[in-house]
Amino acid sequence: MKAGIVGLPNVGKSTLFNCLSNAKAQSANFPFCTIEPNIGVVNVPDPRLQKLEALVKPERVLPATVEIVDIAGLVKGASKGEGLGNQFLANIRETDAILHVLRCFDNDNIVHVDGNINPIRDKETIDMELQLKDLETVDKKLDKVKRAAKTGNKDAQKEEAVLLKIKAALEAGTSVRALDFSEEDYLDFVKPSQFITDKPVMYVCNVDEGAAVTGNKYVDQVKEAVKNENAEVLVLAVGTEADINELDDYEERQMFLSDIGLDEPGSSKLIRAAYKLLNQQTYFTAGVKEVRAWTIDIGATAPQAAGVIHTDFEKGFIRAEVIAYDDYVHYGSEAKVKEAGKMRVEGKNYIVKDGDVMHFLFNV
Ligand SMILES: Nc1nc2c(ncn2[C@@H]2O[C@H](COP(=O)(O)OP(=O)(O)OP(=O)(O)O)[C@@H](O)[C@H]2O)c(=O)[nH]1
Ligand SMILES: [Mg+2]
Repeated sequence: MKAGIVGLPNVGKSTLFNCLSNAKAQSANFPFCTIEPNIGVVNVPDPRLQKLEALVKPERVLPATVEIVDIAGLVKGASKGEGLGNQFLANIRETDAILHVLRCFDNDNIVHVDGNINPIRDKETIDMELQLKDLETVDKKLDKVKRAAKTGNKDAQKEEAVLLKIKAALEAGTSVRALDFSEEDYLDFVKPSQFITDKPVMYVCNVDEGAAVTGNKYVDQVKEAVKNENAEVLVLAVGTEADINELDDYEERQMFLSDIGLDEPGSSKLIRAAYKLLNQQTYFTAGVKEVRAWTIDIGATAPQAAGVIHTDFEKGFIRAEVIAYDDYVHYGSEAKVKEAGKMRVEGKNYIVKDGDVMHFLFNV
């Protein structure tokens, strides 16, 4: 599962990527600096890990991770191949969620491909290219399905109706994610097509440091424009935070952050939000060797959670011992949780909750 950073050229995507991962992607003040997508594996900041570490005192602590991809800037006409557009759109198709970066800062020294700062226009430019690409997908599918529908094939007729609805929406400038489908139609016809505009999206407003806490007029415009999309809007002083992240000393970083009014990096918030956008959650294992956060899909069962550690754990799953995170912290140790009768034994149908501290029993 990975989230892709998408936006116009020169809006700060690679700077954001650098800020998130410690990998240093090439970032420069000219459009099309990024061509090959950079992939970074980013630790998910989780204060619960520090709590567990303090209680268990393990030899090591391993956080959950999320994959972030830095994609080249799209321009108007990308869907028609403009500016290497088709290649970049293919990179976007391979991701599971979209972090859409919008330039919300003034600075005459940083070139804007369309001449002036206007995040709403920029968002529409990107949305339109993504929608045009999906329109191509729909048209290809329609071509195939039409013939079968004519011969009376009921499934083909259903699919045709769904595709026509999507086509009309895309032509009107509406993304697939905004449409309503029955669960059956969605699973049978929409999901398998992997439409780009069906991927969950979050907007990242790149502001200058003075606006890191309060936002600015551009951010207000973005919030107003997307208020019906049910999407998160994050404000981040990308350039400043990237500079701060380069400092090795933790105390120093905290000092600079508090100078711009933040008690934790905006990038930490963004990583957690991306993790959620990807429908991911965490369970913990806590032993003296290792305290570790594991990543599972929201809704995963206990055997599926075990399978993340090792496929044998899933195949030979017998049961899981589960302690809710809050109980673990409240009682202070596994032994005390057991004494208090708060450790649960769960079977193969148990749906894991975010923060569960788990121990699996299995045979191989
Ligand atoms: N003032 C200011 N400059 C920024 C900020 N974020 C990025 N920049 C600068 O803008 C320029 C472009 O940033 P990049 O991160 O390379 O942009 P990009 O979106 O990856 O661009 P492409 O790869 O060309 O699509 C660089 O010179 C950055 O230093 C910011 O928050 N404030
Ligand atoms: Mg770049």
